[in-house]
Amino acid sequence: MKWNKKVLGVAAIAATAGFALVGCSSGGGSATSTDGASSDGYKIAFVQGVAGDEFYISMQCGIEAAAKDAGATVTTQGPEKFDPTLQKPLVDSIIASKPDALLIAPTDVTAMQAPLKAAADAGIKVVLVDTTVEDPSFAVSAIASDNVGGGEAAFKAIQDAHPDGGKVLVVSVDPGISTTDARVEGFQNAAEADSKFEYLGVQYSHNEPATAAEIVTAALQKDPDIVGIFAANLFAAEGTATGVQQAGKQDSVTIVGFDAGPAQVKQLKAGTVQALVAQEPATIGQDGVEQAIAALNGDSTEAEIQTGFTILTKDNIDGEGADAVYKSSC
Ligand code: T6T
Repeated sequence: MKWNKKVLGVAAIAATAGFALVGCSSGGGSATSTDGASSDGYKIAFVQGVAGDEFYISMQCGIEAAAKDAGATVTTQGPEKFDPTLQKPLVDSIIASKPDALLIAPTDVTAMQAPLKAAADAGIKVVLVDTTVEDPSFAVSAIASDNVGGGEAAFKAIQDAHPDGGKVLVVSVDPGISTTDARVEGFQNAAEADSKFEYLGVQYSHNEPATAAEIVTAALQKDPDIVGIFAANLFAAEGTATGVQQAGKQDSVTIVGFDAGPAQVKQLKAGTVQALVAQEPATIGQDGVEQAIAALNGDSTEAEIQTGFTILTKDNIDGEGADAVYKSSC
């Protein structure tokens, strides 16, 4: 089943048009650069939430394709961990390198507020892709999935599998990440609205599959009658599936994971995971480039864009769901 895209909020007119075209260095770290069709086009920096995550790799593919069409150049970097103390230095060096636009998935709503405001104050058009910050008013646009809706849909999948109800648990990443917090909120509200279910709360895996697996085995020892676990992102889902298997509970626990990397899809096909909420990272990236270029050209931009998601199950993964699977490379 597919949930579609919406434009939210009010369109804004970019304050300044045609920001000066200046050289762009990689700013250090493991950057990759892709040249667009025109060598004198806009310079776009993309900062992932974390390097090596297929969600952000798929987003990078969308960004590079859209930039190529627009004759822009993209430089991509990502911190080694989903951690603002590692992401902030990347932003600082990008500000010094003066790109025209910065597309970024901030790793924390509070810690990344000031560094990104500083980028906007330096004249860089900032577009928030995926995650956001406490006050995104400095950004030309914020583009994200319907994360609350995705959390609700995850609960619905567990509810359908367990009409008699039971205990449900959430494994998330860390508090302070806008996307995963919204998914937890959507799941929690839906679970608490059905009195047949007991919501056991959320535990945090710090984006480490091994930690998610430990959380799940411990939780199943304490509450062996858990019927469903919602894993709020790719790495939480990977570890949750391992934990349920280690506890020998794969026949009684329904796992619904956010994201659809190749490893999650393998788990879905193997029957270890029952449903995946696949986001549209390439669309988020394409929209991000369009919004950045609109702002640079002095055209109107959308303050907020919400992209859709698809629920993947064993029934649709080899058919209409196949296109929703994330990429490991472009
Ligand atoms: O779920 C995505 C992303 O939307 C979230 O903000 C962080 O985790 C992922 O990158 C998946 O690992």
